[in-house]
Amino acid sequence: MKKATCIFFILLIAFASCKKGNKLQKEQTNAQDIKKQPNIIFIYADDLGYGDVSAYGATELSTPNIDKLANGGLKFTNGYASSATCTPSRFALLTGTYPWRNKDAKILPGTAPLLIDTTQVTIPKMLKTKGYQTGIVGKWHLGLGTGNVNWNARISPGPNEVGFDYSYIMAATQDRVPTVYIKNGYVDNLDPTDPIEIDYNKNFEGEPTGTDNPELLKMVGDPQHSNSINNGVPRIGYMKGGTSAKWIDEDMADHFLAEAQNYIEQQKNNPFFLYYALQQPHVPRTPNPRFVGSSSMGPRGDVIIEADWCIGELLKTLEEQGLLENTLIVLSSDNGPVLNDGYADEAVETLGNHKPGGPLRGGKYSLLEAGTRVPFITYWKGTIKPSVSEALVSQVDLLASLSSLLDTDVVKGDSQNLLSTFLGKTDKGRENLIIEATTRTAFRQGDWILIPPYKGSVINKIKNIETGNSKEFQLYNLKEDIGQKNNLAKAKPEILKELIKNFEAIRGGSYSEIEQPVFK
Ligand code: NG6
Ligand code: CA
Repeated sequence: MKKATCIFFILLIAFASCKKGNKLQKEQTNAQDIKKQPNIIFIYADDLGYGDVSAYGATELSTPNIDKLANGGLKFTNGYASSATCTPSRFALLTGTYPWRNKDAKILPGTAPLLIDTTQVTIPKMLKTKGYQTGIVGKWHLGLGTGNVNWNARISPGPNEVGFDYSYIMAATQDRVPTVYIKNGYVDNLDPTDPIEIDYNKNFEGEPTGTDNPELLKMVGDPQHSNSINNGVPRIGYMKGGTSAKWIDEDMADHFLAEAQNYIEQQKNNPFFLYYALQQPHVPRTPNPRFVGSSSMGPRGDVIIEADWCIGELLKTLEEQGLLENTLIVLSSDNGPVLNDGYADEAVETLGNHKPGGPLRGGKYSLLEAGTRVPFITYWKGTIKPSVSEALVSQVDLLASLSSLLDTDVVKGDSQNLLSTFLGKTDKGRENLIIEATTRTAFRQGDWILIPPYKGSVINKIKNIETGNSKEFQLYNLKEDIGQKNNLAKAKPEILKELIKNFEAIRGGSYSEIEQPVFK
């Protein structure tokens, strides 16, 4: 071999082994960086708006514990719930499937059957394949049983049948019957001699209601929220019996917190997943007396402070148990904010300068941004570097991303693997996203959002929320116009056309069963 050729080969071998060494080193760093089986906690608030958190710009109230997560982790400014209401968002969160694919994924009554098919992939099921213990504490609102639930026997299927080893839940919402806690399918503290009956259509003879017995109320509801009374608060739906099992609203936050803390303490020696689904600041807003007056804006502000305190206590538990550095926490909300949602609780009157949706337009139930863009934080002490991310991310992506973290093989559907984005290793998020609000859908691509024309009221007068409906196409550049003030549909026909095409390709032709867009 000639000398030059010989030197060339030596160099080539040296280069190859050096590259291999680098790669190996890189892989090792990654493996060290990402501890493989962290505990995973979802802290999921109910109706908490983009502007309800001080880390997201609220000035009229302070949320130091959520801020601690936001400032010590990744604060997403383009993070979305899948829907502007609860049930569809929760469905998407757990299944990684867009809610508009399931026609039953609407706000459910307390008697609705389980919405998630027991054969469907869910985050807790996926985690169980990797040896995780899985638990839910808090609001469920995804239906229970198969119809005609007997509340006095084991209620099944429910959370335990779609992947949770442990469940301590309220069935639907705080404003709906049954107003009891359910532990692993059994109503907690039920006296069998006082069985529970539930009906969403008619009252049980002799049972008081908000409409008929206003003297029993400590909080007044609108006609829809004036059926059975528990703890002086009228609800949606009728309930009889179960007196010993009924919750006391003012204790609910402490009650769920204690359950969550207990769960963490019990599971500390193995990897666990805890879905801590807070009930605040959904109606009825019933702060514990310790928090009454803690904000300047009545019960809605007070329960946000209370929720923030609960989060602080949960963090303390993790710290005390030495778990904080081995726990990935995701904090978000199921949909945007609403002030008047059925009870006279002064949310509107005492608001002052507070903007629950921050700079965003709309609110809960709305296709406009405040309906679905919510606080969205990932926190993992020592692993996620504190930063702000503008990446487009959705709660629907958590399934695929966690699946990637744990190397599991699940059908990902609509869920995209954004693990690197959630861990702050890249700023790149989704290219596009479909959001939903009361069965209507809109399409975000890059900085643009397209809202197709919808019939129906432009403003919900009772809630004072713009719905997002318009007879015209709406097209906004969210980077330049976060408040969706300038509809560019007419000025930017090429962009409009492209978004319509891409939206149709994913969404298909039928946008809504109720309100057909005037699309062509
Ligand atoms: C609505 C209720 C509202 C709230 C909501 C569910 C009426 C008039 N309004 O139907 O008070 O309970 O459902 O909220 O009944 S969610 O956050 O769980 O989606
Ligand atoms: Ca909600």
